[in-house]
Amino acid sequence: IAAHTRRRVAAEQAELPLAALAHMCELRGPVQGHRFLEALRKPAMSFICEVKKASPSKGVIDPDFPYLEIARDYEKAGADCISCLTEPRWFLGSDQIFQEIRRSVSLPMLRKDFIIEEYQLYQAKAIGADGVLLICALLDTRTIARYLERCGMLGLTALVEAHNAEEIGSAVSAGAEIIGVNNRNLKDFTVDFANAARLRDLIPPEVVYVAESGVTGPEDVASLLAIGADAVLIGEALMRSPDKESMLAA
Ligand code: IGP
Repeated sequence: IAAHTRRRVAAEQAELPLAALAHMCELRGPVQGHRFLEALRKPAMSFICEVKKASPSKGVIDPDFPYLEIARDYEKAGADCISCLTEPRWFLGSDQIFQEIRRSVSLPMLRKDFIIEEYQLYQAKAIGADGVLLICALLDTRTIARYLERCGMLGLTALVEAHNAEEIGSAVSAGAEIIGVNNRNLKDFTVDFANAARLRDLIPPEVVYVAESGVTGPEDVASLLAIGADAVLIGEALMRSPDKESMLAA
């Protein structure tokens, strides 16, 4: 993942140098990140609803992929945030798709990608993101801390993804305000909510706790609420559901 992403970002940077990108960021203004954090801090369960054409575990989810319609349906159904994959190789996403959705909905938006270069934080800001995903498995504590500082300067909020106690320790000491635990094991793609339950106590109370992946319906949302999740991130099941509103009932 890292090597492929590094090559991609180098090519993107050759096309659009950092100085030009930084100028686009300035035009965006500083305030966006806050909305993302606030949307997840509401007292009831918050929903981050994901738009993605494909995933490594499932392949192509929807060949037609009417992403604007899907995003508008999420907004109507009561989503708190939209997560949009921009990663092109495994998720068939793009910045173009992100920007079109950005113009069609008013919800805060998370740019979902494998972020391994600071340049990508500027990209996120330039395309109108409120938040970005930082994955502990790809970044050491010092890098996460540095990226969080850069996010603060750009007006972005980061969702920091962890899989185990060590990574949560890393996220907390780097200063994460939102920590997500992925219910899907990235080695064998199995889904297990027990991990999110086990790790709950390691998250400080002021940090927003997001349970990610594998949610199939309201029963799963209820069990994640019961283990103390502040928010859930739902992708595939929502993409496939004709009745998005009933999926977001909790
Ligand atoms: C959504 P699902 O099982 O509801 O489609 O999962 C989301 O959690 C998942 O896409 C995800 C992800 C990631 C994607 C979680 N962490 C990191 C890319 C990179």
